[in-house]
Amino acid sequence: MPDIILHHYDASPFSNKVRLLLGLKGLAWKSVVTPNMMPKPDLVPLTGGYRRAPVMQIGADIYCDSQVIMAEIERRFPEPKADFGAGWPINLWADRQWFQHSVAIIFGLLGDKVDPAFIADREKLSGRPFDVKAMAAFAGPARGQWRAQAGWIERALGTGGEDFLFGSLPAIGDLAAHMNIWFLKSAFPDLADELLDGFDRVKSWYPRIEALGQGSRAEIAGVEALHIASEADPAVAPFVHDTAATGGLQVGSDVVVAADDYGRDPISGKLVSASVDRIVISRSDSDLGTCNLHFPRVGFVVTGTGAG
Ligand SMILES: N[C@@H](CCC(=O)N[C@@H](CS)C(=O)NCC(=O)O)C(=O)O
Repeated sequence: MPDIILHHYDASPFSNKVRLLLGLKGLAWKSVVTPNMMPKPDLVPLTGGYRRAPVMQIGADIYCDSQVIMAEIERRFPEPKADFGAGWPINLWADRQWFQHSVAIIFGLLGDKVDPAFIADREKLSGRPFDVKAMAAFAGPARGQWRAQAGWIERALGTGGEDFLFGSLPAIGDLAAHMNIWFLKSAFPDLADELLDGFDRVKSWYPRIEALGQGSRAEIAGVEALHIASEADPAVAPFVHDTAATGGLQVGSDVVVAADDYGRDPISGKLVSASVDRIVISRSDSDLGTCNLHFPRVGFVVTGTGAG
């Protein structure tokens, strides 16, 4: 099997969640550090326009979004098992609802210190104003909601009384639940401590997640990753196409895939297969040859373009 390559950056919370899963599985991986804003000349040719972090590459298979990245790591490396319990719904809640409260608190507090180029980039990404003043105004109420969501983790840990959310072993749900705490702690550790005050189970669970480590990481250049993709062929898609998962679209149809939250850049290609978990499309160009792009089924829209 070709190496796992993670296109990511250190401060990215979604990337950190994936790095922890690589640690949980004890895997070796290659790291391509991408910029935290556009342009991303070594990433976008691989993804056909998807620009968010992280992206995982294995040869000519490109996995866009931390949900499908974690699912593929679990599929290829089933031991130790990490996909059990209500991991995926926890992941979606933490990526969306809870994350937006973290963003408002962090960027509201940073206020004028946020680089204008970063603000302009995130406005383009979301299609909405990235209004740090509005975030600052919302940061107060958001703190209470942030703490309430951390309180769900505290109570869930109390239900089983074990080391992790679903028992004695760490699961994808733990890594997802850890993400926003890591994000706030990285930016404002004192505030994180204040908002976690009294949550003793969370406080003893958090270092257990950190102790998973991040696997064995080796840096490579973005151009090397592009070269690896150009030399490889995509693997056979790991499941049978389920027409019901795409509203009737057939294999081989020309389609456009886009996230349904932010960063909705359309990615076009031919439908390879889709299931309740995943959408796979293929793209070909003269530089890279054919790559298969994988997206999670939940959180992405796939539409037929009529041709093909
Ligand atoms: N749903 C996506 C969200 C990814 C995401 O929003 N990542 C942030 C960085 S943590 C991002 O890409 N921001 C814009 C950028 O870095 O260019 C996932 O789970 O991977």
